[in-house]
Amino acid sequence: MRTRHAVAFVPLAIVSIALADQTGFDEFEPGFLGTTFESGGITFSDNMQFRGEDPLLFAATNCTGTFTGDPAFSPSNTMNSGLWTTGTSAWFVRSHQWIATTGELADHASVELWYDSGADWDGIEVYLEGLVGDNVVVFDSFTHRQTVPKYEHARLEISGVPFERIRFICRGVGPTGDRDGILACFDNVVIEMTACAADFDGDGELTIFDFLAFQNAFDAMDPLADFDGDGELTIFDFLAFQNAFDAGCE
Ligand SMILES: [Ca+2]
Ligand SMILES: [Ca+2]
Ligand SMILES: [Ca+2]
Repeated sequence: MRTRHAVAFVPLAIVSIALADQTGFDEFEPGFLGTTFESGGITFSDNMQFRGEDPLLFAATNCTGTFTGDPAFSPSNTMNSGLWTTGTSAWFVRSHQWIATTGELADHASVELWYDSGADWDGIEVYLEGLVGDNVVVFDSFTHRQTVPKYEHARLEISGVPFERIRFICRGVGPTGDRDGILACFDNVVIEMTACAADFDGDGELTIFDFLAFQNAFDAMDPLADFDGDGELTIFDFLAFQNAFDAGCE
């Protein structure tokens, strides 16, 4: 039997065109996913149930017995922090924080979650943040409240400002002390760039001023000038910008 060998050409500069990266965690068998894992072009990391602890394992759990019919749910899994279960019931697990990124700049992100009412968790602030470096440049939030019946759905969504990573995080202290977490399961994480990246000054047109704005950002070592998203400012960022500019905007 003949074996065919594919030859792959690696382009010098890999240019990221604006695409939505998203995952419903449904390609996995229920189980642990690692302390970091990739799904749908998104890499997840820094999972904690409690503030300051070492990163925990992410997990996928089959929730079809609980959420089937809920339009925010994609069968059959949700993502959980640190624990999973067999069967098809939702598993609300304490979550303090996780971080996700496509490795490229984005300006829109959303996540669906369902949370169980902890007996004394009222007042905890639950955030989805867009980060540049460690700075929060955009966020959405809601306040945890007692729920009847068992659980409540929430959607967190951020947009309008470029960011490198998203961070889900709970902050605050409940009535009985250190309670900066939520009993939750997550689904349908979307991270995307909706604006035209080459329109660097954001005026809706591609002009010489976008080159100047990019050049200035690069000179100022602004992370936004990391156009290829590799974490460094190099000649390849110029090439990526040039390519995106030549490709044009819709
Ligand atoms: Ca799903
Ligand atoms: Ca422009
Ligand atoms: Ca770069």
